[in-house]
Amino acid sequence: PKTIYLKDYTVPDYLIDSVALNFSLDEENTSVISRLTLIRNPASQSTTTALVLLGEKLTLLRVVLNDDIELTEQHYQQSEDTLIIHNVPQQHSFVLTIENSINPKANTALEGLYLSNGMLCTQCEAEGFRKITYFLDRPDVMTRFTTTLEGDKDRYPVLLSNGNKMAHGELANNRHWVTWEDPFRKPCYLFALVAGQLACLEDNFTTCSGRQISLQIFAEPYDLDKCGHAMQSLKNAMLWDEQVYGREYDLDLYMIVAVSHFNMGAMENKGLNVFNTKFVLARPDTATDFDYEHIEGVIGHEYFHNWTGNRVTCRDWFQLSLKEGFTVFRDQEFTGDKTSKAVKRIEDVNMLRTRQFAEDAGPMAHPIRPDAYIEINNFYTLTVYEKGAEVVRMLRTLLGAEGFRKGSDLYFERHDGQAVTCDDFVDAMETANGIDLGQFRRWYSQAGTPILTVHQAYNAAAQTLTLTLAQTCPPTPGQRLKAPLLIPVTVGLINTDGTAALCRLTGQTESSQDIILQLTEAQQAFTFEGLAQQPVVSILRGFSAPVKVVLERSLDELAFLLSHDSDTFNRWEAGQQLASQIIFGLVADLQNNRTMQLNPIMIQAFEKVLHHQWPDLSYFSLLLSLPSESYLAEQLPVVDVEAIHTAREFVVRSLAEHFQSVLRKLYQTNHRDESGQFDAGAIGRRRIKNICLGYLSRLNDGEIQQWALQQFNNAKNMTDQIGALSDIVNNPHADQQQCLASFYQQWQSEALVIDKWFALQATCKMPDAFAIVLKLMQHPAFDLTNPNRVRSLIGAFSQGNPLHFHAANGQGYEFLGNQIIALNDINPQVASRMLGALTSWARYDKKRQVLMKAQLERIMTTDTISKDVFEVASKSLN
Ligand code: BAL
Ligand code: ZN
Repeated sequence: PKTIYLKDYTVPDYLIDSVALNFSLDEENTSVISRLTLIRNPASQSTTTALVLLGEKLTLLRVVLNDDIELTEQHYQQSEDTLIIHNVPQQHSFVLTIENSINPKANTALEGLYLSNGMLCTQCEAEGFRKITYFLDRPDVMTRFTTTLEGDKDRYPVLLSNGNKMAHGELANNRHWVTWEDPFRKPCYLFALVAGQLACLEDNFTTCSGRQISLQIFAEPYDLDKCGHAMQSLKNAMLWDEQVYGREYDLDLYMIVAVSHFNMGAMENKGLNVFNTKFVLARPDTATDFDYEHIEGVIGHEYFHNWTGNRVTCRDWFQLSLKEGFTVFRDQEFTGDKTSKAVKRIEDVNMLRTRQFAEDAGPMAHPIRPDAYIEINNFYTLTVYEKGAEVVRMLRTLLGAEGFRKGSDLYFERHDGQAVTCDDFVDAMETANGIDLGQFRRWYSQAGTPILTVHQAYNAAAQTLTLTLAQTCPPTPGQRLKAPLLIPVTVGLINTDGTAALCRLTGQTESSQDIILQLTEAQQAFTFEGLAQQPVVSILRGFSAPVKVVLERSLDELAFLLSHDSDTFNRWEAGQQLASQIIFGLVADLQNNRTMQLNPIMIQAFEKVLHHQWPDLSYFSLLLSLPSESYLAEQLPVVDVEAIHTAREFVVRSLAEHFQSVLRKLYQTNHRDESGQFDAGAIGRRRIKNICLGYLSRLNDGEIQQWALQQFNNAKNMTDQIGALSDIVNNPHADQQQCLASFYQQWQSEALVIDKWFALQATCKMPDAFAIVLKLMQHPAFDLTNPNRVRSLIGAFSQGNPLHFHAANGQGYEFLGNQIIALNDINPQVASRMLGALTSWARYDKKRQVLMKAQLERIMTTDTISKDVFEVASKSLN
């Protein structure tokens, strides 16, 4: 397969001014007529007179030039992925009409036009449109689309596409048609069509300028009662974007369709978002608090794309983070404003440090703006999305909220209707603020997680504290040497009595509670003055940059910060570091056959947290949570899955034993059988209650087992029901089988709940987890063609059950190898995602390395290996 390079970018030779698409819909034989109005691109330097259109898996039926010249194979040339028309007119616009047919039913890759539970729908980002018809399928070709859909009235009563509905009518043979017109130019990756038997929830939103927008959420009729939260989320997002970014919606109609078979989370097609059902459907008894929050976040994310992605789009796919990084930053802030800023920040950083840092340290490491790819689908990564959002966040930190808003306003003003680059975004930030962000741009081109080393020296006589900050970045594939980055490091100082010490750098007159140091050199010293006593340093407050901090701290100092840091992120972080250090000590004990003993500092720290009055119960629940096994693994040079699991479990059980009376009381105080309450108080109570039940369930105590069973049986919301079930399944409990069976019985008609049922068992810690996974693969409800189901069983086991997936005999690896080979032919995108659990082989011991690599090598011998799987597997073996 061919590698595509950013450095080879050239402008398109032709532009498509407008396209009229005509679909005659059928499950197995949809006919597409595309009438393109093309012009030579005046900016093109090329001398070619040929027009190269892209198309894959299409049956070409007819090509007509200027409505009357029927072209034959003399005039064009077809290959597996192109249609080249020779000698097209150069001086004026011309019209090309192409007829082709496609088979949506055979399309299990779910790119282009495909079938999901009888509904026809599309996914065109990144390069799916070329599986619908021949086109200039690249984001810098922006076109006006008119789409006519024609189909059977019973099978496809609802016919949707982008923009406004212009006309509709009846045809013979029980067929009907609808024409849609999108007044905004867009790249074809934002095209969508949906046809099916859909129910609709309707509402409206009045914009800041008084325009009334009709809002419609479409789902299968059975699911209509689960669309209300998505609708409210959409209205919240529309208002938020007006208030925070001054962005108003532009069409008169906004449609969302929930689809069961979907590779991604959702897709921001202009005026017609297509969503994975997972991010639309929620009812208190079917969806957890976590689901509710994520639905609001993803609805927001796709809505925010209307400006950051659609109105201003990407010039090429290397610029993906231009829209994704910015839009993730926007959705993170939206969720923070709607829920708890402190909790949202911690959750985002937790994910980044557990999963994106691992990506940065692995064979697929790439900058947020990659410079080469084989298959762009492989670059919809945590790096492009989440690290991309951190880069935008650093800009906001450096420029301040007001400066950042000035920059974003200028960006929209300059580039509305254009396909642009990450550099254009930074340029707007620079111009609006009159600063030079030259060095900052390295964040876009340099891969890897920087390491920030901190040394402190206090001078009692001079009453100064000098912080010496040093940055390095480990080599990543293709990038051995790294240049220093501009890293914003937010610092606070705390007196030993817990009060804030004011920060004043030498030579400055102003002091503040915290300060943003701008690290630009490989090593740089910053001196604070006016410090009568040595303060405790709170470094990288709010996680002000996506870096790893190296700063030697005693357990006492971490316990002090856990009690006194006024920065909510760093306060939590101190507790995580304290627990990590203690668990790593226990890991070493296990590896050296020493008996484990819990350090009393952990008990004291936990006691303080338990006895403090926390206004934000969700934040409290995070302080009670130990670092995950995956995050602990991320921090060790060689991952020892068994020791990490045993040591962490030892700490959980010891804390449960020591604090059982407080935990019981907390459980009881916060336990209510609530349904439909999604305010911060109710969510916080559920979080605390369920975390307490989690600890207590380790005790093998009959009364607690009874509590879990009662909670499971009586729950009126999914958070409580699945929380209790998880404790029942992951600890010895006489009713495990009966509870799993009754849960399945209760929810068998709710696909998303059954996904939870699969995932819960796939991530189970009990010894027979692997046998259960094998059995579940044969379950009638398992389906390799449904990405949600694959993720909930194969994905959850390989990426969420390190203890059993990494079994020393390699059975987990072989199982995954088999599934990837099977998925490669069904859905290459999903297959490639499943490889994630094998790519990190270098992090494990030698025996496991050999076993993991053997599976990658076996996958590489697949005759039909897709570009997606080839790229990840081959790079992992390099
Ligand atoms: N653009 C692909 C899905 C998303 O990031 O919204
Ligand atoms: Zn996005």
